[in-house]
Amino acid sequence: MSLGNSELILNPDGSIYHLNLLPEDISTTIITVGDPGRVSAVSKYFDSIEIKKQHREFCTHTGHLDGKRITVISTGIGTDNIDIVFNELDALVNINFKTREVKSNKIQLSFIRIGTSGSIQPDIPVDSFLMSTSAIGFDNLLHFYDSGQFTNTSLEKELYRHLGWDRHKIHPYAVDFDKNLGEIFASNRIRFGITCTNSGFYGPQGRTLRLNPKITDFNERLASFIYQNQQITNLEMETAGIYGLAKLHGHRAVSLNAILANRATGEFSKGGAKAVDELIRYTLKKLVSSSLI
Ligand code: R1P
Repeated sequence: MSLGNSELILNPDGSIYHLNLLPEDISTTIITVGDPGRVSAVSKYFDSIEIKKQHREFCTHTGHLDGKRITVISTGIGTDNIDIVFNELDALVNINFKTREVKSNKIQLSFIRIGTSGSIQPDIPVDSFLMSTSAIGFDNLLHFYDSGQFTNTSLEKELYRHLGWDRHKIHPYAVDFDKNLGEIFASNRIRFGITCTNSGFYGPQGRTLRLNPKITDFNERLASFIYQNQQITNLEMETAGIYGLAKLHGHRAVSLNAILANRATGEFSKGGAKAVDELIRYTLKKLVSSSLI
Protein backbone atom coordinates (compact mmCIF):
# COMPACT_ATOMS: atom_id res chain seq x y z
CA MET A 1 0.00 0.00 0.00
CA SER A 2 1.36 3.36 -1.04
CA LEU A 3 1.39 5.95 1.76
CA GLY A 4 -0.42 9.19 0.95
CA ASN A 5 1.20 12.62 0.81
CA SER A 6 -0.45 13.69 4.07
CA GLU A 7 0.82 10.58 5.95
CA LEU A 8 4.41 10.20 4.78
CA ILE A 9 5.37 13.85 4.32
CA LEU A 10 8.50 14.52 2.28
CA ASN A 11 10.15 17.89 1.66
CA PRO A 12 10.90 19.06 -1.93
CA ASP A 13 14.48 17.70 -1.64
CA GLY A 14 13.10 14.25 -0.70
CA SER A 15 13.95 14.54 3.00
CA ILE A 16 11.56 13.50 5.77
CA TYR A 17 9.29 16.31 7.02
CA HIS A 18 10.50 17.29 10.51
CA LEU A 19 13.99 15.81 10.68
CA ASN A 20 15.01 17.15 7.25
CA LEU A 21 17.03 13.97 6.64
CA LEU A 22 17.54 11.70 3.64
CA PRO A 23 17.78 7.92 4.07
CA GLU A 24 21.56 7.97 3.46
CA ASP A 25 22.09 10.59 6.20
CA ILE A 26 21.74 8.20 9.15
CA SER A 27 23.59 5.22 10.59
CA THR A 28 21.90 2.19 12.14
CA THR A 29 23.57 3.18 15.45
CA ILE A 30 21.84 6.29 16.75
CA ILE A 31 22.54 8.28 19.91
CA THR A 32 19.63 10.46 21.01
CA VAL A 33 20.05 13.50 23.23
CA GLY A 34 17.40 15.98 24.37
CA ASP A 35 19.36 19.20 23.98
CA PRO A 36 20.35 20.25 20.43
CA GLY A 37 23.51 21.73 21.97
CA ARG A 38 24.52 18.28 23.21
CA VAL A 39 24.80 16.94 19.63
CA SER A 40 28.16 18.63 19.05
CA ALA A 41 29.19 17.70 22.59
CA VAL A 42 28.97 14.10 21.31
CA SER A 43 30.18 14.53 17.72
CA LYS A 44 33.28 16.49 18.80
CA TYR A 45 34.68 13.08 19.80
CA PHE A 46 34.10 11.59 16.31
CA ASP A 47 37.15 11.13 14.06
CA SER A 48 35.19 12.75 11.21
CA ILE A 49 31.73 14.24 10.63
CA GLU A 50 30.08 13.66 7.22
CA ILE A 51 26.56 15.09 7.79
CA LYS A 52 25.37 18.10 9.80
CA LYS A 53 21.69 19.00 9.43
CA GLN A 54 19.16 20.85 11.58
CA HIS A 55 15.45 21.68 11.45
CA ARG A 56 13.61 23.05 14.49
CA GLU A 57 14.95 21.24 17.59
CA PHE A 58 16.12 18.26 15.54
CA CYS A 59 19.86 18.58 15.00
CA THR A 60 21.68 15.62 13.42
CA HIS A 61 25.37 14.83 13.02
CA THR A 62 26.57 11.59 11.40
CA GLY A 63 30.22 10.65 11.51
CA HIS A 64 32.78 7.96 12.20
CA LEU A 65 34.58 6.94 15.36
CA ASP A 66 37.10 4.10 15.36
CA GLY A 67 35.64 2.83 12.09
CA LYS A 68 32.04 2.85 13.33
CA ARG A 69 29.43 5.05 11.66
CA ILE A 70 27.34 6.79 14.31
CA THR A 71 24.45 9.25 14.14
CA VAL A 72 23.69 11.61 17.02
CA ILE A 73 20.34 13.43 16.94
CA SER A 74 18.56 15.79 19.33
CA THR A 75 14.96 14.99 20.12
CA GLY A 76 14.08 18.11 22.09
CA ILE A 77 12.06 17.59 25.26
CA GLY A 78 9.21 15.15 25.73
CA THR A 79 7.58 12.08 24.23
CA ASP A 80 5.55 14.16 21.77
CA ASN A 81 8.89 14.83 20.07
CA ILE A 82 9.92 11.18 20.51
CA ASP A 83 6.86 10.21 18.46
CA ILE A 84 8.10 12.36 15.58
CA VAL A 85 11.77 11.39 15.82
CA PHE A 86 11.24 7.64 16.11
CA ASN A 87 8.57 7.38 13.41
CA GLU A 88 10.63 9.46 11.00
CA LEU A 89 13.93 7.65 11.71
CA ASP A 90 12.19 4.32 11.16
CA ALA A 91 10.66 5.64 7.93
CA LEU A 92 14.14 6.62 6.70
CA VAL A 93 15.27 2.99 6.79
CA ASN A 94 12.07 0.96 6.43
CA ILE A 95 9.94 2.88 3.91
CA ASN A 96 10.87 3.28 0.25
CA PHE A 97 10.46 7.02 -0.38
CA LYS A 98 10.09 6.50 -4.14
CA THR A 99 7.28 3.92 -4.05
CA ARG A 100 6.05 5.21 -0.65
CA GLU A 101 5.67 1.58 0.43
CA VAL A 102 6.93 -0.19 3.55
CA LYS A 103 9.95 -2.33 2.67
CA SER A 104 9.63 -6.08 3.11
CA ASN A 105 13.12 -6.50 4.60
CA LYS A 106 13.28 -4.42 7.75
CA ILE A 107 16.43 -2.79 9.06
CA GLN A 108 16.94 -2.76 12.82
CA LEU A 109 18.26 0.41 14.46
CA SER A 110 20.08 0.60 17.81
CA PHE A 111 19.21 3.64 19.93
CA ILE A 112 21.23 4.86 22.88
CA ARG A 113 19.76 7.80 24.80
CA ILE A 114 22.27 9.99 26.61
CA GLY A 115 20.02 12.09 28.79
CA THR A 116 19.74 13.88 32.10
CA SER A 117 17.39 12.96 34.90
CA GLY A 118 16.41 13.45 38.54
CA SER A 119 16.70 10.67 41.10
CA ILE A 120 13.90 10.02 43.60
CA GLN A 121 15.99 7.69 45.82
CA PRO A 122 18.17 9.36 48.46
CA ASP A 123 21.09 6.96 47.88
CA ILE A 124 21.53 7.80 44.17
CA PRO A 125 23.91 10.78 44.18
CA VAL A 126 23.95 13.65 41.74
CA ASP A 127 26.49 13.21 38.91
CA SER A 128 26.07 9.39 38.98
CA PHE A 129 25.00 7.32 35.95
CA LEU A 130 21.86 5.23 35.67
CA MET A 131 20.59 2.76 33.06
CA SER A 132 16.81 2.35 32.73
CA THR A 133 15.99 -1.37 32.69
CA SER A 134 12.30 -0.54 32.32
CA ALA A 135 10.40 2.66 31.79
CA ILE A 136 6.96 3.61 33.03
CA GLY A 137 5.16 6.12 30.85
CA PHE A 138 2.69 8.51 32.45
CA ASP A 139 2.59 10.43 29.19
CA ASN A 140 -0.04 8.35 27.31
CA LEU A 141 1.95 8.09 24.03
CA LEU A 142 1.81 4.31 23.77
CA HIS A 143 -1.94 4.22 24.39
CA PHE A 144 -2.39 5.55 20.84
CA TYR A 145 -0.65 2.52 19.32
CA ASP A 146 -1.57 -1.15 19.24
CA SER A 147 1.11 -1.89 21.82
CA GLY A 148 -0.33 -4.65 24.03
CA GLN A 149 2.20 -7.38 23.28
CA PHE A 150 5.19 -5.04 23.72
CA THR A 151 4.41 -3.70 27.18
CA ASN A 152 5.38 -5.26 30.51
CA THR A 153 1.86 -5.98 31.74
CA SER A 154 3.00 -7.61 34.96
CA LEU A 155 4.92 -4.46 35.96
CA GLU A 156 1.90 -2.36 34.96
CA LYS A 157 -0.49 -4.46 37.10
CA GLU A 158 1.73 -4.33 40.21
CA LEU A 159 2.23 -0.61 39.79
CA TYR A 160 -1.53 0.07 39.46
CA ARG A 161 -2.11 -1.94 42.64
CA HIS A 162 0.66 -0.10 44.52
CA LEU A 163 -0.38 3.39 43.43
CA GLY A 164 -4.14 2.92 43.68
CA TRP A 165 -4.59 5.99 41.49
CA ASP A 166 -7.53 4.69 39.44
CA ARG A 167 -9.61 7.59 40.73
CA HIS A 168 -7.16 9.99 39.09
CA LYS A 169 -7.61 8.15 35.76
CA ILE A 170 -3.85 7.55 35.57
CA HIS A 171 -2.95 4.40 33.64
CA PRO A 172 0.78 4.34 32.95
CA TYR A 173 2.31 1.89 30.49
CA ALA A 174 5.56 -0.01 31.10
CA VAL A 175 8.19 -1.12 28.58
CA ASP A 176 11.56 -2.84 29.10
CA PHE A 177 14.96 -1.93 27.68
CA ASP A 178 16.76 -4.14 25.16
CA LYS A 179 18.82 -6.35 27.48
CA ASN A 180 21.49 -7.23 24.90
CA LEU A 181 22.05 -3.59 24.03
CA GLY A 182 22.03 -2.65 27.72
CA GLU A 183 24.78 -5.18 28.47
CA ILE A 184 27.16 -3.30 26.16
CA PHE A 185 26.91 -0.22 28.38
CA ALA A 186 26.80 -1.95 31.78
CA SER A 187 29.60 -1.69 34.34
CA ASN A 188 29.96 -1.09 38.05
CA ARG A 189 29.85 2.66 37.27
CA ILE A 190 26.20 2.40 36.30
CA ARG A 191 23.24 1.86 38.58
CA PHE A 192 20.17 0.09 37.16
CA GLY A 193 16.61 1.12 37.85
CA ILE A 194 13.08 1.66 36.66
CA THR A 195 12.60 5.11 35.12
CA CYS A 196 9.36 7.10 35.16
CA THR A 197 8.68 9.28 32.14
CA ASN A 198 6.12 12.03 32.43
CA SER A 199 4.63 14.73 30.27
CA GLY A 200 6.02 17.72 32.18
CA PHE A 201 8.90 18.88 34.35
CA TYR A 202 7.03 20.55 37.24
CA GLY A 203 3.65 19.19 38.36
CA PRO A 204 4.08 15.87 36.51
CA GLN A 205 7.36 15.32 38.36
CA GLY A 206 6.00 16.43 41.74
CA ARG A 207 7.62 19.91 41.67
CA THR A 208 5.70 22.77 43.25
CA LEU A 209 6.53 26.35 42.40
CA ARG A 210 3.22 28.29 42.62
CA LEU A 211 0.69 25.62 41.61
CA ASN A 212 -0.57 23.03 44.06
CA PRO A 213 -0.17 19.38 43.09
CA LYS A 214 -3.22 17.13 42.80
CA ILE A 215 -1.29 14.15 44.18
CA THR A 216 0.71 15.51 47.11
CA ASP A 217 2.88 12.42 47.67
CA PHE A 218 3.58 11.70 43.96
CA ASN A 219 7.32 11.04 44.17
CA GLU A 220 7.11 9.26 47.55
CA ARG A 221 4.52 6.79 46.20
CA LEU A 222 6.73 6.04 43.21
CA ALA A 223 9.87 5.74 45.36
CA SER A 224 8.28 3.12 47.64
CA PHE A 225 7.37 0.77 44.75
CA ILE A 226 9.47 -2.36 44.29
CA TYR A 227 9.15 -4.72 41.32
CA GLN A 228 11.30 -7.86 41.15
CA ASN A 229 13.87 -6.31 43.54
CA GLN A 230 14.07 -3.13 41.48
CA GLN A 231 13.05 0.36 42.57
CA ILE A 232 11.72 3.26 40.60
CA THR A 233 14.86 5.35 40.61
CA ASN A 234 14.38 8.45 38.50
CA LEU A 235 12.09 10.81 36.60
CA GLU A 236 12.59 12.26 33.14
CA MET A 237 10.61 12.93 29.97
CA GLU A 238 11.55 10.62 27.06
CA THR A 239 12.61 7.07 27.99
CA ALA A 240 9.21 5.32 28.04
CA GLY A 241 8.35 6.73 24.62
CA ILE A 242 11.75 5.68 23.29
CA TYR A 243 11.45 2.14 24.65
CA GLY A 244 7.87 1.83 23.43
CA LEU A 245 8.34 3.08 19.88
CA ALA A 246 11.66 1.24 19.49
CA LYS A 247 9.99 -2.06 20.48
CA LEU A 248 6.92 -1.49 18.30
CA HIS A 249 9.13 -0.80 15.27
CA GLY A 250 11.43 -3.77 16.00
CA HIS A 251 14.43 -1.66 17.03
CA ARG A 252 16.64 -1.84 20.14
CA ALA A 253 16.93 0.89 22.74
CA VAL A 254 18.70 1.68 25.98
CA SER A 255 18.48 4.88 28.02
CA LEU A 256 21.50 6.16 29.97
CA ASN A 257 20.97 8.99 32.43
CA ALA A 258 23.30 11.45 34.09
CA ILE A 259 21.60 12.17 37.41
CA LEU A 260 21.59 15.94 37.84
CA ALA A 261 19.06 16.31 40.64
CA ASN A 262 18.29 14.32 43.74
CA ARG A 263 14.66 15.07 44.50
CA ALA A 264 14.73 13.16 47.79
CA THR A 265 17.62 15.16 49.28
CA GLY A 266 16.96 18.41 47.42
CA GLU A 267 20.42 18.52 45.80
CA PHE A 268 21.23 19.70 42.28
CA SER A 269 24.51 19.02 40.50
CA LYS A 270 27.15 21.74 40.61
CA GLY A 271 28.96 20.10 37.69
CA GLY A 272 26.18 18.94 35.39
CA ALA A 273 28.08 19.65 32.17
CA LYS A 274 31.04 17.62 33.41
CA ALA A 275 28.80 14.70 34.40
CA VAL A 276 27.13 14.74 30.97
CA ASP A 277 30.54 14.90 29.25
CA GLU A 278 31.74 11.93 31.28
CA LEU A 279 28.61 9.95 30.34
CA ILE A 280 29.17 10.83 26.66
CA ARG A 281 32.78 9.65 26.77
CA TYR A 282 31.81 6.52 28.73
CA THR A 283 29.07 5.69 26.20
CA LEU A 284 31.28 6.23 23.14
CA LYS A 285 34.07 4.12 24.65
CA LYS A 286 31.67 1.23 25.33
CA LEU A 287 30.08 1.63 21.90
CA VAL A 288 33.30 1.47 19.88
CA SER A 289 34.70 -1.43 21.89
CA SER A 290 31.61 -3.60 21.31
CA SER A 291 31.40 -6.03 18.40
CA LEU A 292 27.60 -6.19 18.79
CA ILE A 293 26.96 -2.79 17.19
C1 R1P B 1 14.23 18.54 31.19
O1 R1P B 1 15.11 19.49 31.68
C2 R1P B 1 14.85 17.69 30.11
O2 R1P B 1 16.05 17.06 30.60
C3 R1P B 1 15.92 15.65 30.59
C4 R1P B 1 14.42 15.42 30.55
O3 R1P B 1 14.08 14.15 30.10
C5 R1P B 1 13.93 16.55 29.69
O4 R1P B 1 14.08 16.30 28.32
O5 R1P B 1 16.58 15.00 29.54
P1 R1P B 1 17.57 15.67 28.45
O6 R1P B 1 18.65 16.37 29.21
O7 R1P B 1 18.11 14.53 27.67
O8 R1P B 1 16.75 16.59 27.61
